[in-house]
Amino acid sequence: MNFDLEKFKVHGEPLIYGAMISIALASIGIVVGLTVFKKWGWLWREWLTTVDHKRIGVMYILAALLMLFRGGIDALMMRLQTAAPDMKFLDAQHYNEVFTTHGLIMILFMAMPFIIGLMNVVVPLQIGARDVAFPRLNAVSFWLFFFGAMLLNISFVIGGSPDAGWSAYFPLASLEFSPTVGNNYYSLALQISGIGTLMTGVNFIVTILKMRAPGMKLMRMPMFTWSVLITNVIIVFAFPVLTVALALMMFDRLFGSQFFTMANGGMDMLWANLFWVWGHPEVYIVILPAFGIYSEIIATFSKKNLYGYTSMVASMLIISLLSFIVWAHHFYTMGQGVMVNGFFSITTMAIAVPTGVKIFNWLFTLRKGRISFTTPMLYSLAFIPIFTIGGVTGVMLAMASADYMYHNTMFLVAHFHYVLIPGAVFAVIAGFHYWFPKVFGFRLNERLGKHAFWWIIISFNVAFFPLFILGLKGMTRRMYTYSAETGFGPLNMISFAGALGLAIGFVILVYNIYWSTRYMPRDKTGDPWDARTLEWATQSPIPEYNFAVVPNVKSRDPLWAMKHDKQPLFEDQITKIHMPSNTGKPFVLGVVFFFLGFFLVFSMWIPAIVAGIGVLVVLAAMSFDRDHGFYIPADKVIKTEKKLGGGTV
Ligand code: HEM
Ligand SMILES: [Cu+2]
Repeated sequence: MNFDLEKFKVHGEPLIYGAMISIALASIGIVVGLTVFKKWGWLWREWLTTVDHKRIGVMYILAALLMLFRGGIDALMMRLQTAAPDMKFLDAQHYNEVFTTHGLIMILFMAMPFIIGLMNVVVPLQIGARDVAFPRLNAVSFWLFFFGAMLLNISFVIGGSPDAGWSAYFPLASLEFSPTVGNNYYSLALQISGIGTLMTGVNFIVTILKMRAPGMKLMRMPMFTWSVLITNVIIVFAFPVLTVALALMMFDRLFGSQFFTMANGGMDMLWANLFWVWGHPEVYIVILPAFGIYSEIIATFSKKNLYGYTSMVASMLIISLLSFIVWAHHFYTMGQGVMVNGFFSITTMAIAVPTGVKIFNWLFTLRKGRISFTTPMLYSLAFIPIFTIGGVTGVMLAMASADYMYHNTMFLVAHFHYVLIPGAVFAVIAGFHYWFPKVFGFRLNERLGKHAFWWIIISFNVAFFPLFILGLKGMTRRMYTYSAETGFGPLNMISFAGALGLAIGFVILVYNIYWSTRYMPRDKTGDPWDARTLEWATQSPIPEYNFAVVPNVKSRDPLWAMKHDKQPLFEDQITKIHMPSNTGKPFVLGVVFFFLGFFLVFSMWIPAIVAGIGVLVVLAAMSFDRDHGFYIPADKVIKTEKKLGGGTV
């Protein structure tokens, strides 16, 4: 192996050197801080080795918030570069890298982990369970996601970022046209975190099917739990396709195979097909749970049960099936025949039908409700019209012949942000505000919350509506600059202003977390919103065992029935509770995988083999682990319940 320091270096702009220095300083700051305040032991015991679904959920959400800022800075840089004609802020190569990492980070390392974080926190509580089915596997999922995300993030300062778009189309992403290590990072970072996600899929399907409290039949499950179940079925079917595609990509780039090349029997369209067979279901993986979140919030703050429960479930099932047979709508213009385009046009448009059913169900839930306009409710109400614009423009794009005009223009960029931002980002923000008091025992401040809401909603439209017009005028996507004669300047400037407004909104949102942590009064009830489902039936903050007594479910809104119809919920006696013990192995596995990925990115074979053996050793150690957990004795549970003021003693 010849060691060449040059290939690790990223050259060019002061921006990158600035990033390197700030990453180094931040890391040193964290290490010094942890040492000075003697927090290493605490970090290891309470967080790095935890198998508690609530803590894992919180870590997912923290990581997602961090990635929201990373992806957001990418977005601001792009909007600044295109704010006026002939800008010189980023060069073409750098612009390519920035839109690629922005897309990847926002979808894979922000939206999805945020959703997975919320489902970790909420689903076991909603079904009356003490944890997920496989708590240790859950920790493995998290650490693989986390270290996969970190691997992609360091590409920015070590070796260079991927630059062929988040869809990494071949031959653009091949060694020939993208010779830096950027797309090696792509194939390995996504692989590592994707394996984690696949395990999440298995874990949550088993959890929801096998761990529900007695009496909670499938058709009594809360809508968020339903959406999570369907989402995880999609994960289990879609992610293996990504695994295979990424493995083939890695072979092409690292070992000289020719799966996706133009020559020697390779087929570039094979990549496009595999990518979107995973990629389209992927967007439903982030949007379906959002539908679930909105259903919970709209029902709670209308003080009504959800309208059309059965049709809500049915429409999600239909959407999940359709999501697997629409993928070719991403490349109508890439040469397949009329029949193929016709088929995919029809299936794509068909998705609008079950989605429309859901929109009407939410509207009917609101009808004659006693509506309270809390922050989470405001996001849910704003979602409905904005998402509808995204959906309608989607149907416009679905028409294959018309798509020859829209394809790869800013119209498309506007469309998918109009679905993804209300359909995923507003939902996770709404869910964050809604479930925050459950996890931390106090609410977020409503006034600051509403400030952030108005900044975000208005700026979102200012940032993205102009892109519809720009697209129709002919501005293509992924274009790093344009000349003044095109006339694209003014609308792009407006869009930049909107992006700045969005940034301000997100800063207010984070400031609200800080402010509320310091000043908001503690909530002793455990049910601050007068809600309907089981997660609000336990105390806030939640004891580690969730429920001292497993609830007996007799209806769809068991907590509501307990509060208003005097239906008993906790009827059994408190007994000892079995809990899984913490373990450091998932974290270690993540670290070793990170090094394996890193060495493979740089084709450093001997270290890679050593790290590969390391992975096997940790896996073996996990298989031979004979820890069966421990019991919390009944009197200790009673003591905790008394301290928290729970309703069960
Ligand atoms: C927060 C405000 C955001 C702004 C201002 C923004 C802006 C942009 C811009 C300027 C582009 C590149 C357009 C081009 O030149 O082709 C882009 C691409 C993209 N964005 Fe965003 N975005 C934001 C949030 C998001 C979110 C939340 C998601 C996903 C959940 C997302 C997903 C994507 C994807 C997938 C691409 C395509 C990347 C590619 O072309 O490979 N964006 N965004
Ligand atoms: Cu699609």
